[in-house]
Amino acid sequence: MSRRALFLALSLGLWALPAADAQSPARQIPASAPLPVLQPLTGPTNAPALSGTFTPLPPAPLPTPTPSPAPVPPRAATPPGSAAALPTDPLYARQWDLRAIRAPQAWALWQGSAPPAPVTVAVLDTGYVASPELAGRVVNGYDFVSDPGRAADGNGRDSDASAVGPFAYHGEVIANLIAAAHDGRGMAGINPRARIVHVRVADVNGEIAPQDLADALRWAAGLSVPGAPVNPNPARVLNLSLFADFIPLTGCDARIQAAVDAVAARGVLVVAGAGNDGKDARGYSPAGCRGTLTVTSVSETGQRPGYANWGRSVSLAAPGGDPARGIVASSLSGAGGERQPNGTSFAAPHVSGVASLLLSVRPALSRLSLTLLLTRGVTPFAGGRCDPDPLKSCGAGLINAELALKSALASSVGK
Ligand SMILES: [Ca+2]
Ligand SMILES: [Ca+2]
Repeated sequence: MSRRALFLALSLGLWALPAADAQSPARQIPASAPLPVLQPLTGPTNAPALSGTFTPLPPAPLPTPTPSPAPVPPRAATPPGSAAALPTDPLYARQWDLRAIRAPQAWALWQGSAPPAPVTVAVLDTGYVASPELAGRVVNGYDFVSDPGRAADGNGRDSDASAVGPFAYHGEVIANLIAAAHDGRGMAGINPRARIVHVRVADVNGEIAPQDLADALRWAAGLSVPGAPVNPNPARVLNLSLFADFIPLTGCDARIQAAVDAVAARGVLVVAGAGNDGKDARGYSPAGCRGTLTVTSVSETGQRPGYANWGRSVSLAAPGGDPARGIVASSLSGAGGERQPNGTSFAAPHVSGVASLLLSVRPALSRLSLTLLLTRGVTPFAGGRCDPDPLKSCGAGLINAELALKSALASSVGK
């Protein structure tokens, strides 16, 4: 089989179009739709690789936001527990997704708890971008794209995970959603102390070979992979806003299932985007694999957008937006330093970010305990469902950072 799967990026988060077919997204683009204008990446994106270890973080509480040069944004519609928890980052006023998951209330709890431990999240995606939102907390992990022709970086697998090409923004935005600094600039992330390891699995066209993904899963979790050095920054949470099927709708690829099983046995949580085809997520890898926490999208209304995959393999939902209103995020290559993509690619990192918040206060949580906290700490859908069709399930509900964190703090499990 020579066909490779397309990355969720191509399923249209950024193009603000309905869901695309995995094998031929162009088919889904109406003739009248403008082609996406993708701006070349500049500057820091092509900066030399960082070393393989993190710059030690100061053992300080949350950084004090510096005054923003932009106008002070309006406050959250829902009052948080503490006004001090609100970021002053200028994009925050438009980050409806953070209010939808009750992040401000969670931050208030978080700041009141014992000093949170840093938690490492791996973003298996388009690769490393030196986002200023993550300064000192991001590493250029490893490039698992084995085919030099598809990699477009002059070689196959190597220790430079730098993102290449027009989809480089994808992994950058996901990392920023999880961990962007509350620094009075750009956006606010869910866990501004999380550490990010970028692992490149997508080629220049956003396509992913299943074996590359399987090896990257093991490496990100700290397991050995022939030909690669051991990851010095093993992650507790792996974010997979992607799919890697040769033929979608045929279920979980055996190689990816084996890798998910191996990292799960190590206690590492795998968070997977459900996919953007408006279909049953069980047909996809890794969304349909056993042992993943699979996340679909809701729009600002709390309902399932037409593109979002659904079904019994979906664990829960998070904001992924819709073509009318996407997820606002900082991006070096976006116009004005921001983008507003939509798709399940951008729902999954909300769950990864909240998972990292829980691990920061309860670092010894097992994967099962973490999963239960995340899937029980949810906001029910209006009327009990995200879609009028009961078959089109979005899982347990909408992730609720406040409730999940409160439950974690109420127990000594994982302390
Ligand atoms: Ca390479
Ligand atoms: Ca920021």
